[in-house]
Amino acid sequence: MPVIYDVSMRILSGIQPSGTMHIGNYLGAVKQWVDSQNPEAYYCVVDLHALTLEIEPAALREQTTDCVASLLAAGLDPEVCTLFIQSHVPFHAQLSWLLECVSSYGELSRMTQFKEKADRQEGYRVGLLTYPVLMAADILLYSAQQVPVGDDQRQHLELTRNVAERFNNRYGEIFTIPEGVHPPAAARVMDLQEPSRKMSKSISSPLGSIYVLDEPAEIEKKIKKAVTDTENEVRFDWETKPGLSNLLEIFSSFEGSSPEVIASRYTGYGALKSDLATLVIESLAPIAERYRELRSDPTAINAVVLHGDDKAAQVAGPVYRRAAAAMGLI
Ligand code: ATP
Ligand code: LTN
Repeated sequence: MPVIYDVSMRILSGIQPSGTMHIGNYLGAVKQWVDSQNPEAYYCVVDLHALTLEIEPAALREQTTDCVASLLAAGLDPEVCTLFIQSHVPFHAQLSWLLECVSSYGELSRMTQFKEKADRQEGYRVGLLTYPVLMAADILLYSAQQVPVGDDQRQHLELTRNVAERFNNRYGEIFTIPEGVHPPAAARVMDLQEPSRKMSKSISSPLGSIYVLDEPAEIEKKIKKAVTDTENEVRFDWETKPGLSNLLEIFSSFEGSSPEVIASRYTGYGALKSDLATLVIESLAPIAERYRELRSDPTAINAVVLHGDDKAAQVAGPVYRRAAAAMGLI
């Protein structure tokens, strides 16, 4: 697999503490964060974004710490990169307001994620509409050149670029125009039960998502029961075999060979599923083990975050102030 990150680049990415990390988050985003971490990389737990859907305050509190522990367990090293919590750096919410004033209702209401999530509830929160503007603020505050994210975030990245260009044209060159970076395989891991829908923390069918902290027996069961098709021919083809192709992409991402090469090794679905289960269990076990150690010491997790918050604020503050001044705030 090609190395897709240039580690001298300024990087920023985020993950919502909206539930337990699943393999879509891990393969689509977090694994690339680990591979690309460097002193110029900033990763945040976007707790403000998690408020866009209903969430119990106690759950959000727990899940934020869980999320930090999962990122550390997955391999982020706070000695190398900066790991922080979005709401602890007030410039995110502040810049978001400024950017809302250069964004249009029309462009926000066209976002696919907004339409999907708003459709599922009556009286959705305004934050669901303005969600991508806050994401743009996250990225632009750090002058990020690269944003490692899953495929589902392409449209939000495009919006960020448009808003940044519009701001720069109107108020002066303040923001760096970022690029999205997506992994070569598993950039969009699909739900194992409904392969037409992406695996998700907030909308999930039972058995549809594999969580990084799942027990081996659960992982095995979910893969065995994954929806495929009525043929038994192993072929990588998203058009006619979405369920199987999803499994092959997951396999490819964990193993490093291409989905086509993996497909050529099998003549039936049973053996493929069984080998995939072994591979996923072996790959996730060390993360789950480190997670349990780390999670038992919330004070240490808190110390990591406080250090990260400070480093992040030092970068974000000056950019926010330049943007505010450029717009005429005194
Ligand atoms: P929610 O369901 O609450 O919207 P989510 O599971 O979509 O959450 P986020 O926290 O919004 O996850 O996303 C964190 C990162 O994981 C993003 O870079 C996103 O692109 C990536 N990601 C999320 N789901 C998938 C998926 N199914 N496949 C690949 N990448 C994914
Ligand atoms: N919207 C993203 C999460 C997110 C993000 C960011 C990703 C919020 N802010 C900044 C990259 C950069 C999502 O995955 N749903």
